[in-house]
Amino acid sequence: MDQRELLLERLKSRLSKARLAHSLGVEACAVEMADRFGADREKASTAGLIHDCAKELTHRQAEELGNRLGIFGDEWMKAEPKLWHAPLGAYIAGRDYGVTDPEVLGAIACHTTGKPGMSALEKIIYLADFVEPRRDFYGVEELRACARRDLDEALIMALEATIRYLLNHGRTIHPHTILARNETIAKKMVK
Ligand code: DGI
Ligand code: FE
Ligand code: FE
Repeated sequence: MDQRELLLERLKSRLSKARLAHSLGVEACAVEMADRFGADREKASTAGLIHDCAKELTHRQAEELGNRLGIFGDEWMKAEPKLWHAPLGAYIAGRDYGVTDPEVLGAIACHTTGKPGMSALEKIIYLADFVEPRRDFYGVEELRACARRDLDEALIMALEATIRYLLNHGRTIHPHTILARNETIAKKMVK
């Protein structure tokens, strides 16, 4: 069994069928984008496949592990349980899936909020999570087309769609999401 098959076997026992299908979609999109934008396709495959590996922990498990790992130093993280599976996923990828590559772990850790100073691989995983074929929301086709031609432009669109969604639903916005968006826009302006 190769490395990818091992990861897949383990994921199968831990994720629902729908989430596994989503993960395979993210992997395929991430590999395609890695080839297009010059990132490492193996790393894109691994990070895409296991990015949601912590998503089906129970609330109690996630809270307990999060406390142990100290991920709640950030009050915005503490306030929003939907964000926890990203940093917890990076930890579980190392503990249970044998992933040691810091670039892969970094991409898993920031796949939900983004962050300032994202690497190409981190942008790719963030975007692939948004545009994989099972995603269906207003504007997804436009975002898919953009993700084929301009990584930063697509990143801004995805971050802004998230910010808009959170505003419309009265939810907190993690500062990293705003910082990532501002930084990417500022970078375009000086170009
Ligand atoms: O795990 P997935 O469902 O595949 O996708 P994801 O990891 O991007 O998680 C999406 C959820 O995270 C969605 O409910 C919106 C929420 N989210 C993303 N960015 C932020 C956020 N929630 C808050 N409060 N703040 C953010 O910046
Ligand atoms: Fe996720
Ligand atoms: Fe996901």
